[in-house]
Amino acid sequence: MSDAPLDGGEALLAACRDLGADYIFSSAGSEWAPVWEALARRAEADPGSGGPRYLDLTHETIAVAMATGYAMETGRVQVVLLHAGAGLLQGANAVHGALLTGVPMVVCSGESAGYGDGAGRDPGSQWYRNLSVVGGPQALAAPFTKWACAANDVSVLYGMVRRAGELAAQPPAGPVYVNTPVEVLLDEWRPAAAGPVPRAAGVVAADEDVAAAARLLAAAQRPVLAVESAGRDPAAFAALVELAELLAIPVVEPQSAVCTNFPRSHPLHQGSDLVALAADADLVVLLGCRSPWYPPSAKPGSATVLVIDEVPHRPYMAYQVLTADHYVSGAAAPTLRAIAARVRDLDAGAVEERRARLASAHAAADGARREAEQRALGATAGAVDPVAVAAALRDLLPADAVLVDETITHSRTIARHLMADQPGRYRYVQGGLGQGLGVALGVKLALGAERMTALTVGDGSWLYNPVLPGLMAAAQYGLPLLVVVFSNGAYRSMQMNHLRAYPEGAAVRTGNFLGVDLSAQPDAAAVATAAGAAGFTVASTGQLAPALEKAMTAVRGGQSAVVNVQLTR
Ligand SMILES: Cc1ncc(C[n+]2csc(CCOP(=O)(O)OP(=O)(O)O)c2C)c(N)n1
Ligand SMILES: [Mg+2]
Repeated sequence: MSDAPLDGGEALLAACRDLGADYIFSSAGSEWAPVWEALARRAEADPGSGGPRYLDLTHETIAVAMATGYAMETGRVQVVLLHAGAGLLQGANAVHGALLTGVPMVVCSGESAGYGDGAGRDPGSQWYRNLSVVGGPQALAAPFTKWACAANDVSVLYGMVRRAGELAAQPPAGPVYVNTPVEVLLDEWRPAAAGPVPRAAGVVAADEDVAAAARLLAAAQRPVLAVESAGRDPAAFAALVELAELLAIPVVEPQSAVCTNFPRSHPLHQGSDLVALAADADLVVLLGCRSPWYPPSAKPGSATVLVIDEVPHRPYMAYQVLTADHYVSGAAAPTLRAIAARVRDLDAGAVEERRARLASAHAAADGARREAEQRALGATAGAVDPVAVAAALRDLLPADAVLVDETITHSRTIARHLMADQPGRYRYVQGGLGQGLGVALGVKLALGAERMTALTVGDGSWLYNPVLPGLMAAAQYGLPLLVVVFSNGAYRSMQMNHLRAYPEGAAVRTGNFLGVDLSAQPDAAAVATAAGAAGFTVASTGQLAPALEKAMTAVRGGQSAVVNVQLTR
C-alpha cells in the first residue's frame, strides 16, 4: 500500500466496516471516486482483506431496494451510496419503502461545497452546472428518513456515518441519510481511535405493563389478536404461537399484514377479517400493527384495545389512530414471553371451549380454500385463475423458499393460498411500486445460492421495476430469481378506485376508463429472454405447473426466470 495520506473515501469505508455492513449497495456517481480508490488500494494491498463487499448496481431503486431486502433478512445495517440529489431522488421511492419496512440503512450521496473555486482537487464542473440542490440533498431526504444531515468537514465524516448507522439500527429501525460533499471525500483524513460499535439496545416492556396485559388476557371472554409485522422476527413468531396456544386466542393477519406472522395452517389462524372478529370481541390485541382497520377511527365493536409494539406510535405516519386503552412498549419476542409467563387464573373450561370452536372455524375456512383451489386448478379453457397460481406456487416452491410479493389486487389471494407456515416465507413489498425486483435480489443475496427466492408481481408493478438493471445484477452477482408476473393486462386497482368514487359516472357509461389499460405492454417473457433470463408465457391452467417447473430448473442452474401468467382477473 502506498503511504499517500488517507482521505475521506477511506473514512467512509472505515465507518462502513466498523458498522459491520456486509455490503455497500451502490449506484455510481462522480463523488465516489475516493471510495473506489480506497477499495482499489485495499484490494491491491491485500485482496483477501475483510470489510464490506462493494456492489456496482446500475439503478438507484435496485441499490436501495436490495439493501432493504438484505437488511430485512439479516437485521444488520447496510450502506447505500447514491449520486448527489439526482440519485437520491431516483432512489427516494425505495428509501421511503425502507422506512415503512423498518430496516436499518445508511444512505449517502454528495454535493459540492466549493464548485471548483475551492482549494484542493477539482470536483468537476457537473457539480456547478447540474447537481446543486438548494438547502442541500439532506433537505430532500428529511421527510422519508429517520434523520438526515450533512458531513461538512472530513474530521466528522467517520463519526457521523458511524453514528448514522447506530441511529438507523435503534428502534424503530429505518434509513438515515448523510450528505457527503465531494470536497470532504477528497480531503485528507486523520483517523482517531474509535472503539467497536455496540449492538442496538432493545426496548424492554415495563413490568407493570406486562402484568396488566396478562390480567386483561386472562380475563377476556372473546379476545382476538391482530398482527401485521411482528413475525418478521422468528423468535417473536414462536413466542406468539406459544401465547396464542396458551390462551386459545384467535390470530388474524389483516390486509395490512406484511409478512408471515403466524402459521396459516394453525387451527388458531382465523384469516384476515379483523373487523368481523373484532365486532363482538371484548379484547382486541394489536401486536405490531400500524393500521389494522380503515378508516382509522372505525374501530370495530366496543372491545378494550391492548397495543403491544416495540414503538407503538409509528413516527413516520402522519396520522394513526389505534384507539388504544393500554400500551405495552417492548420488543415483541421477550414481551410476549413475559406476558405468557404472567398469565394466571385462566378459565380452563372457557379456553378449551374457545379452542374447539376456533378449530372448527379454521377447518371450515380451509375447506372453502381447498374448494376454491379445485375449481381454479380444474379450469380447462382460457386464461388462468390467480388462485391457481398461488396454489401452484405453494405446492411447487421448496419448503424453505421465500416469496416476495409486489402484487396489488392479487396479494390477498397469494397470502391466503400460499399457506405460509414458517417465519420469512412471505414478505410484502412496502411503499411505492417498482421495488420488488430489488427487494427480492437483496433477500436472495442474504439467503444464499441454495434458497429459492421468488417474486410475484402485478404486470403494472413490473413495468415500474428497473427490469434491465435488476436482471443484470441477478446475472452479475449470481442471484437468480423466479419472477411470476400476474398479468391481467391492466392496472385493475386503478379501475376499482375509479368505480368506488364514480359507480355511475361517465367512464362506466361509456367504458372510457383512463389509467387502467396495459394492453400495449411488451411481452414480459420476451423482454426477460432478451436480457439473458429464461422467459415463459402461461396462457392456460394446464401450462402453469410445467412452466413453473422449467423456470425453477433454470433458477437452480443459475439463470433467472420470468413466468408471465395471463390471468382471468
Ligand atoms: C411508484 C408508484 N406509482 C404509482 C402508484 C399507484 N398505483 C397503485 S396500484 C397501481 C396499479 C398496479 O397495477 P398492477 O401491478 O398490474 O396490479 P393490479 O391493479 O392489476 O392488480 C398503481 C399505478 C404506486 N403505488 N406507486
Ligand atoms: Mg395488473
